[in-house]
Amino acid sequence: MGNREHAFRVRDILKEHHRWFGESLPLIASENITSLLVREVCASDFSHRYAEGEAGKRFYQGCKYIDEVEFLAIELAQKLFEAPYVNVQPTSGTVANLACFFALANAGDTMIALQVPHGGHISHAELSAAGVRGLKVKSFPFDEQEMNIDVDKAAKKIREVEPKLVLFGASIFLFPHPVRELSYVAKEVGATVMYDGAHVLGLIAGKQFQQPLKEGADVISASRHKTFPGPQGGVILAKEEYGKKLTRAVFPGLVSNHHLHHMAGFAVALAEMLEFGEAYAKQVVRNAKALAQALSEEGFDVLCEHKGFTESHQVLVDVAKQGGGTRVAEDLEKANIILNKNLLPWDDINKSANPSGIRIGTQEVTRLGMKENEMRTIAELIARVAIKGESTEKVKKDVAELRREFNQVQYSFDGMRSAYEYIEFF
Ligand code: DSN
Repeated sequence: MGNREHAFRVRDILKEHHRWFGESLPLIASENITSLLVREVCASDFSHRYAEGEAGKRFYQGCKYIDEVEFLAIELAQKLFEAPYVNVQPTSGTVANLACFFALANAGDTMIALQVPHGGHISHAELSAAGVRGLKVKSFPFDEQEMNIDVDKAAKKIREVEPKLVLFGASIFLFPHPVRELSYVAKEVGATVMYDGAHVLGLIAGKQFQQPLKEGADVISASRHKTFPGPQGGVILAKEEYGKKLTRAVFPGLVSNHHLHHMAGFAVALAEMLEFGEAYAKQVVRNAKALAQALSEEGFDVLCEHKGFTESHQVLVDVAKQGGGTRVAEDLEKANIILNKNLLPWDDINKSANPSGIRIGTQEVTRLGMKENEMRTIAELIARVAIKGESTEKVKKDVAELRREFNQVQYSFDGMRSAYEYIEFF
């Protein structure tokens, strides 16, 4: 194959990917689908440009329209999240976390956060961003039954450890964290309260999850592409007094040029969420509860039945009896049901090659217009593969059939265009 063929092959591979996802059930809890308007904006000339520095105070010429969009993004985010300070420049959730660690702590300081098997994100750990900043990480005591931070033990630990940072938020995130209950303990020892809202940002925006800044958090870091349906990237929301340090930590600290095309796409997604966010977030949570209930009725061990399974977009299932997370996730992929294996709190971290669980997210299928009835169908499809051992080819056909009616992005200004349309822009 010559260079020309390679170049066009990439485009063809993407077309195949679009076709595949158009026939699949996308259930990965950290992903979403953007509207066509967001995609159009992301393919613009902004992806070729530089705009170092704050909007209105750039180090490059040619930024007048970039400034206009960035000011708009900040204004829309301030309104949506009721946050005095907004930074739309982090290029990912992990970069947002690292910027917060730089702004709010020094090397050698201690942070309390959740361990990875309890749902903590990798960037909260010493082997990742927290360690890059030189933070010593102590773990929150965790209640495996309640799938949440143990409030009494955590209060005791905060008083003992006297950390510089207390970090809430997680990648396994079924229930709101006890921010209100523990923030005042953190303040007693002089700690700053940070909340990684990457997974639940869309639910926070739609007012269907806890509102961390109102409950005592000082700073929220997040990615903007999980329950929040924007293009990939990060964002920081904070109380005004942290703004100066956070701005410096992002630029010149960690980001030279931010990703201007994704920043513009984020501005579009913010406007969509101001318009449709509440209805979308409500349906996401309803769908997660309906899916969990239906999976439980199919015979799966769904976590936290005693608490109504979930209050977020996530459903966690212990599939040890079905052969473990790896086997189940791989079998489901053969039927075009796309989700990921996941460590459960009682798994040894060294078991990550075959953990006991699978994690399911309802945000993307909700964006595609699915409701409670479809959640029951999805549970049946999953059970046909993972419990009944039916042929994945047969299930795949039924998955494609279900998807035929759900191929447009709802809660957007897209109208009736197909979400998987391959757009030949500009
Ligand atoms: N690793 C991602 C997740 O799937 O939760 C978060 O970055």
